[in-house]
Amino acid sequence: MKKILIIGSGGQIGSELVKKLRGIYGNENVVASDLRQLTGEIVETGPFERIDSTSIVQIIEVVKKYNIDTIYNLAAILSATAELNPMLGWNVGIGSLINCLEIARVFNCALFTPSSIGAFGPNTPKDLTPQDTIQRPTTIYGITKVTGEMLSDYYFRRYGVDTRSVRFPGLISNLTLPGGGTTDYAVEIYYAAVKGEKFVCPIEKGTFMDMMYMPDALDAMVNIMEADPSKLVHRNSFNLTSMAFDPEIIYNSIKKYIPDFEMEYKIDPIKQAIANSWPNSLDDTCARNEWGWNPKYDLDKMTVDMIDSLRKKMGL
Ligand code: NAD
Ligand code: AKB
Repeated sequence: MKKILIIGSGGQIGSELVKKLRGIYGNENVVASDLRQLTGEIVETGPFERIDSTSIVQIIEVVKKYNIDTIYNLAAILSATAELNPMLGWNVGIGSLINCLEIARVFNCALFTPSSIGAFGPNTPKDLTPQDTIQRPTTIYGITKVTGEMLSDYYFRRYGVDTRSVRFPGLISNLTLPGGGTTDYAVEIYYAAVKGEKFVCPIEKGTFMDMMYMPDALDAMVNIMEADPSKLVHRNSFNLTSMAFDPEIIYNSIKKYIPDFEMEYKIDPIKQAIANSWPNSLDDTCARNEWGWNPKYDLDKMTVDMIDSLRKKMGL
C-alpha cells in the first residue's frame, strides 16, 4: 500500500484530494499537511502535520516518521496573488518543489506537482495548444510552472526520480473556494447565482480559458500516479482539459437553471492581462493516449451538479 504525503492540503485541491486518496489507500496511509493548522474532517479522519514546505527539514521529518513513498506537492501561490507578490510566488512555488525533488531523490519517493495552463504565454498557439510547443509565460506564476516542469523532467532523466504532472486548467469545485487565481470567477459565479445575487465578472466577455470540474481533476491525480510508466512518453507536464468557455457561455449555462440570474462586467486589469496571455483551449491528446485521460463532466453536467451541491451546502 502507498504511504502518501500531501503538501498544501488545506487548499482548493488538497481539501478534496485528501478525502479521495484516504478513500482509496486508507485513512492512515495518507498524511495531510499544510502551513496552516487545519481543522475538521482532514485532521479528524487521518494523520495531519504542520509543514512549511519551504523548509526541507520539516518535510524530511514527516517523510521519515511515516515512511512516505509518494508526495503530492500542492503548495503554491496562484497566478493573480503571485502577480501582487512575485518573490512570494517564486519562493513558495520553487522552494517547495526543489525540496520535494531532493527528498524524492534521496528517499526514493514518487512526486506529483501540478503545472497549469499558466505555463503558457502570449507566443503560444492559442487554440488547441499542442502538448509540446512554445511556452514563454509572462507571469511569475507561469515562470515557476515552466521551471517546475523542467526541473521535474531533469530529476527524472538525471536521477530516475518518478516525477509526474499535469497542466491543470481552472478548477471548479464546491467545497473550498479557490485561492487567488485568474480562473476563480468560474467558481464565484455559481456562488452568486445560488445566493440570488448579481455576479460582477472580472474577466471580459470573449476571453476563453480551459476549465475542469474537481471530480475529474481528482481522478486525473490518481490515474496519472497509477499509470504504467512504460507507456509515458511525456511526464512533466501533460496538457489536460475538459471544457473551454468565456464568461457569457458559463453565464448562459447557469441561466438555463436559474433564469433570473444576472451578470455585469467590472474588469480586473491584472486578471484580464493574465487571462489574455493564456491559451483559449488545450489539446490533451497525449494524456488521453498515454494514460487514458477521459473526463466525465462537460459544462452543463457540471452546472447542474454545482447548483445542486451549493444549494445543499448553503441550506437553500
Ligand atoms: P490553494 O491556494 O487553494 O492552496 C494552496 C495551499 O498551500 C493552501 O492551503 C496554503 O495554506 C498552502 N501553502 C501555502 N504556502 C505553503 C507552504 N510554504 N508550505 C505548506 N503549505 C503552503 O491552491 P490550489 O488551488 O489547491 O492549487 C494547488 C496546486 O495546483 C498549485 O500548485 C496550483 O498552482 C495548481 N493548480 C491549481 C489550479 C486551480 O484551478 N485550483 C489550476 C492549475 C494548477
Ligand atoms: C489560476 O488561475 O491561477 C489557477 C490556474 C489555472 O493555474 N486556477
